[in-house]
Amino acid sequence: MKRILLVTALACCLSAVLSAAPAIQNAYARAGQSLDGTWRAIVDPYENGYYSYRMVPMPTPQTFFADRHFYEDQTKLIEYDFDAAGTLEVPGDWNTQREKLYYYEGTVWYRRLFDAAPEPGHRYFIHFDGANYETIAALNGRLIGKHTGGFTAFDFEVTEQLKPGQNSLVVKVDNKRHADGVPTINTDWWNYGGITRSVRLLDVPETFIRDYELKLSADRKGVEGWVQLDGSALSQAVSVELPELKMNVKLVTDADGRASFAIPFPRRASVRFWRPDDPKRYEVRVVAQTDSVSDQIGLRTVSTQGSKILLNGEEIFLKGISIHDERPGAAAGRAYSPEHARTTLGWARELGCNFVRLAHYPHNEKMLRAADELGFLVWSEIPVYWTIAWDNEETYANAQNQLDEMIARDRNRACVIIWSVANETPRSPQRLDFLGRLIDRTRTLDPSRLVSAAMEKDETAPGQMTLADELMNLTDLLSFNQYVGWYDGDVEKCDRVRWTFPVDKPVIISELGGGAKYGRHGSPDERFTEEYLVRLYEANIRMLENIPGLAGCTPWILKDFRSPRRALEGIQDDFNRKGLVSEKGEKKDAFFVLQQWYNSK
Ligand code: GCB
Repeated sequence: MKRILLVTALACCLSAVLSAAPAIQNAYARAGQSLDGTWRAIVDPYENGYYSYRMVPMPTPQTFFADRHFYEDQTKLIEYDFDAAGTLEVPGDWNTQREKLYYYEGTVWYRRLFDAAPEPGHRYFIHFDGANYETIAALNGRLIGKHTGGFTAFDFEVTEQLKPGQNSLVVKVDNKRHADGVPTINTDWWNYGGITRSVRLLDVPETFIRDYELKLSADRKGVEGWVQLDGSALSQAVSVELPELKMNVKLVTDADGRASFAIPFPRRASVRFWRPDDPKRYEVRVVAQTDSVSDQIGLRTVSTQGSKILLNGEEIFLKGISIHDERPGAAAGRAYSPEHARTTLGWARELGCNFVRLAHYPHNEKMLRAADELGFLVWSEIPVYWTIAWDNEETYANAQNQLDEMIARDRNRACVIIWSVANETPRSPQRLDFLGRLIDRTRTLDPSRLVSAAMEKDETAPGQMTLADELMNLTDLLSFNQYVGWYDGDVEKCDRVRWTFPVDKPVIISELGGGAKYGRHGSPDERFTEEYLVRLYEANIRMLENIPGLAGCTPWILKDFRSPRRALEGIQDDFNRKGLVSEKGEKKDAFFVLQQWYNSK
């Protein structure tokens, strides 16, 4: 009985915090403190703490007194346990930190004690770069929020809960998979759990700049965008400045705290548009009366014309590679640092790439920042992967929320040119409706980028390859995965097939490839040898040269990555071996085959 009461109280509180605004734009440019480091952690596979930690925002007398004995005792217990508990590093997945947690899927309770000196007139937020999959947090015993989805940033306001001196932040992270989740139960990557990315306490003025967008206008003659304030002084004078171009726009936000702008470049300005071989970013300052923030933003347009992709109006061939958000190194695990991003993109650079597909979910923000700075075009996607509960409205809301959060975080990154809403989803009317809604949503939120999905090819008669998925009528690209020579026939099949397409749009092969273990040599006919992979890449490249309208590709994949579906002992050992480099960064021979082709393009 007592338990039921408490769970009901908790459920009411949670539904109230589900529809939070997107995370604060450019969180790293804000004042505050990092909460990264060593956290206490209690592993709780049976969800005991869920009923014991006192996470109610404002206990009503009824629930509080009815349950007083129950959860006061339990609170002491869990507080005691935290002091005696082991630790986990944040950021970091738990799977690669403790041997016992390698396969763990369930709840871990984290606690971080930190000192604060809150000042009147300021507001405070706990900002999470990402935690997989469901997060519930409390500060000093008060619930501050809940978030679903493992790969996007979110923040919880703590202005009322933060106190001078020591504060206790408790975070429950649960990475159990759900049939109606996004992704669903079955994926081909490791379900890394935990507070996988950085956490910060942000300190902003009472009325602050929550969000903004600045981009090159479609005619490339000026910039346009908007600013959104949050707080009580919503109507303010705001300026948007690009000092290097001597641009300074004066605006006044409306009663909702919003102002939009579109301004031409000064007449004699010579503007460098962002592109892979000159990833110029301009300093942008947004200055309100009560707050200011600055960012580095590149200016570029992307569009299509028939089967061409145009960057700043000029045709570009996308020499790409697919990447998972995993750390380089033998231990693997989730990536989170600028160094991880630089090492990974360093390999992509050596391969000759100007484009990366960040599969199959939004990668950590440092990766996007690094791609923006180093000049890699980006395909970014949400984990609507394989089978999804297409009929379930909550599943749709979850997918849409992840899409919204992805776009909100990265809309100011010039590097992102493609938003992708799905990967290899089996066809049905329900799925077409679900993905059609996500595509409409993407176009509403961001009409300045291309929208796509990784589809699957069709073989309509032996050797007759095409794309027959109706979804292609809704996307800007004909993008699909194909594994001719690996899952589909022998390597020679690449030379036997012919490709045609019913629609004139740019063709992007979003996956191709096969497995090989680094250093495993043998006959070119033997799968999982380096020789087989070389032959497969050579044949695929011959085939690509004959694909009409090909505008680029992102072979699968840059680095071997962990997957519980890949158990072949001595070869896979829990790694999908389709990388062109091993998990340690050793280059397989096929790396140089693709490199040679890219260098010739
Ligand atoms: C695919 C999936 C990707 C898998 C890959 C494979 O089509 O999109 O997530 O990892 O095939 O290796 O089978």
